[in-house]
Amino acid sequence: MRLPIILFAASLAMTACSGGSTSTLTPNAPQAATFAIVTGAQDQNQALQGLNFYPASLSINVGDSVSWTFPTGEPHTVAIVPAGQSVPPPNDPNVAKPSGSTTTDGTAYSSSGFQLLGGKYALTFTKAGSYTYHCLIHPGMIGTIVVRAVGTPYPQTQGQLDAAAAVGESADLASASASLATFPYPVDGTHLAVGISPAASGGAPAATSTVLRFLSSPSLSNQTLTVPLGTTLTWTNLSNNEPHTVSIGANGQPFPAINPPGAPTGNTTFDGSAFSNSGILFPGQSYSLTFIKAGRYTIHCVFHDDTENMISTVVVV
Ligand SMILES: [Cu+2]
Repeated sequence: MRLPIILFAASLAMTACSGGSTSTLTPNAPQAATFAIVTGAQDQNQALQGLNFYPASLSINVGDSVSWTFPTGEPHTVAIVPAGQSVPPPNDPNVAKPSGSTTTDGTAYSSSGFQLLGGKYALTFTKAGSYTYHCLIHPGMIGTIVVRAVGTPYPQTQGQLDAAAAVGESADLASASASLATFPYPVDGTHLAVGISPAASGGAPAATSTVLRFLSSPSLSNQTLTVPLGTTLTWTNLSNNEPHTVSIGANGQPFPAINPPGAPTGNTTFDGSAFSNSGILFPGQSYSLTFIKAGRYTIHCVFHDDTENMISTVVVV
């Protein structure tokens, strides 16, 4: 349960004199408030991700602050992009970096940079207006803050915001879970999904949820696939909102740190002797690999293995 944090500092008049200092509460001075927004949601060992701000719209007053929390393994940003500037694309290296100050009037670029797993970011809004903010990693993930004059009655309490957030989180995680049922290939066949999301194949707008798993069936619990020697497996990114990779380490060697995932590495066949990497698979893209040596191989998505457990196993017999 998040509680509103009332900042009394703005309403304290500090009076200094040679004999010491006293503090008096100025009568009728409006108190600046801080409201909390949750960035992203997750469930099922981080497989299901909600890609939204919970809630996505909020009305506050000049001088108030908004505090965003980042509870998920999937990173996000909160970024205010001034009018006339274009929103930087996800592959812009500056997207990862924090920028700006702790206050905004909407005229300068301000960003939390990448935040995840307990990260926090706060901004104080110093000018009335309507502010749009972006997750720079997930292009459809947009929130709005409407800043009104000091003293305007609030349309919501933090408790009401929390209730709306919980409803939104549940709805997005349910839609991610429901997207599993759209898995279109034969169960435990040779065509797999690398990620899936709602409305993946319909050309629909980017969904506000996604599933970060390799799938050989419409189930999250089925993460080991056994195939005969010589099998060619094909993975297709069935999400419309996340890039993934299909990356396999060499036998007996640590999984290499590859940042960025960059160009494909390896051959169209895999025998366990060398690292193999699809490179970035954007939504709709596919990758195939023929397994020519028996063994137990661990498949990673290099974007989502560390913090979201997007790892599966192929056993070749
Ligand atoms: Cu991934």
